[in-house]
Amino acid sequence: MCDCETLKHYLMKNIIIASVVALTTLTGFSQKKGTVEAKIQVKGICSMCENRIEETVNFAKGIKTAEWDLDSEILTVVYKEGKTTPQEIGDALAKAGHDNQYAKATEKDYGKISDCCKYKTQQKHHN
Ligand SMILES: [Cu+2]
Repeated sequence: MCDCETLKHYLMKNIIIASVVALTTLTGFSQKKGTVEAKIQVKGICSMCENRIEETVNFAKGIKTAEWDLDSEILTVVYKEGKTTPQEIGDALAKAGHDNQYAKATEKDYGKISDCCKYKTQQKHHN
């Protein structure tokens, strides 16, 4: 008696697993499609700046995620394609007082941020 039945089962099982893996991968791709990642240089010097920058961007339309790094002053933002642009994100940040590679804050908007966040005159600080 040969083991043909066992072999068949074994093959079937692997085909099913392969299909599930392929489907999951495809679904993953279709979810990622339509989102864009951008890196934007944004001026800031402390964790309060970080909160302000990330909150400003996270509440803007079309944003999926926004993370700003204090050391590099780079904002990594993932947004839905066609819903916003780096320019719009930059404009929102300038409005919140933060100069960035796409827009400059007006004196009035810059004046609204806390003293400890005055990045034009203060040093970077980690508290
Ligand atoms: Cu600050």
